[in-house]
Amino acid sequence: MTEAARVRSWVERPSKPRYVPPPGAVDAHCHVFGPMAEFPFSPKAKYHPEDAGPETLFALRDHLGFSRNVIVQASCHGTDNRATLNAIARSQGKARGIAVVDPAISDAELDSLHAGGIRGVRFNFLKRLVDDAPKDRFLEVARRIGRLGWHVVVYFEADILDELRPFLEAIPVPVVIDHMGRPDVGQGPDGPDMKGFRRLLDSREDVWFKATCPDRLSPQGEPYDDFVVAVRPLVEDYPNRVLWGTDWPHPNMEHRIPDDGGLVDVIPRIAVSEALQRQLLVDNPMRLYWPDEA
Ligand code: 0GY
Repeated sequence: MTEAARVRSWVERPSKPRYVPPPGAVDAHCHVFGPMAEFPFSPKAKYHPEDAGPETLFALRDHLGFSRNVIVQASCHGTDNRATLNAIARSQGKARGIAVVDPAISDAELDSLHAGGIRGVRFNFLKRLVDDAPKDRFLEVARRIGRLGWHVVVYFEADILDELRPFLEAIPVPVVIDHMGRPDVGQGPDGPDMKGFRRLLDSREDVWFKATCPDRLSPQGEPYDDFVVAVRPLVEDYPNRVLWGTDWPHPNMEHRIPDDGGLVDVIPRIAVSEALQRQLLVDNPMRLYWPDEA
C-alpha cells in the first residue's frame, strides 16, 4: 500500500467545544489507526486510513475536556488487536478497549487481552466493513467471555435489526449497541427505526447503547437538529444504559469530516440536565469499563 492511497477522515484542529464535560468524562467510542509501520492493517481491510495513533487521540481527549477513552478495535486492523493494546498501554490507565477476535481464540489469549485492558468484544455486521459475521460462532465467543465480566458490542444497521433479534436475545452477557443500530433519525423519535430500537431496549435490561455519530446519522448535517430531536427522548428514557463517544478518527467519513468540538456541543442538547450528563459521560461508562473504580 502506498502512502498516497491512504485517507484522512478527521480534522487536524477541531474547535474548542463550548460545552465543558464533567470531571472524569469518558469518550466511550473511539479508535486508533496504526501507526501502520508498527501495526499493519489487515489484508482484508476495506479502507486504508492515515495513521491516527494514541498520542493524537490523547491530545484530542485533553482538548475536548475528557479524561478517559474506550478504544474500539477498528475493522481495518482485523483481529490483530495490537494497535488497540498499544494505545491502552500508553494511556496510563486512562483507556480500556473492545477487541475483535477470531472465534477460535484460546482462553489464554482472552486472558492476555483482559490483562491488556480489553473489556469486551465487538461483533460487526456491516457488509461494507467485514466479509462475514458468523452468528453461531459469535455466540460461542459470547458464552466464553462471561467469566471475564466482559460484554459484547454489536454494530449493525436498522434494516437488519429484526433479523438479528433472536441472536441478540441469545447473547448471555450485556450487549452494547453501536450508534443505536443506525436509525434513520430523519423519521423522528417515533419513527419505525426508533420504535424498533426501543423494542430491543425493552426486551432486556442489560442492553446498552451509544448515543453517537450525529455526523453519520443526520441527513441534515450540522448542527444536527434532526439527531437531537430523535435521540434526546431515548437518552431521557434509558438514562442508566447510554454511552457517548466521539467516534474519532471517524472511519470512512472523509467525504463529510465532522468537527469534534461540534460533536461535543451536541451532548447538552441530548442530555439536558447535569444529572443526565453525569450518567452519560461518567457513571455509565465507569460502571461498564472501570467497575473497579466506579
Ligand atoms: C465506527 C463506524 C465505522 C467503522 C468501523 O471498525 C470500523 O471500521 O467501526 C463505519 O464505517 O461506519 O463506529 O467507527
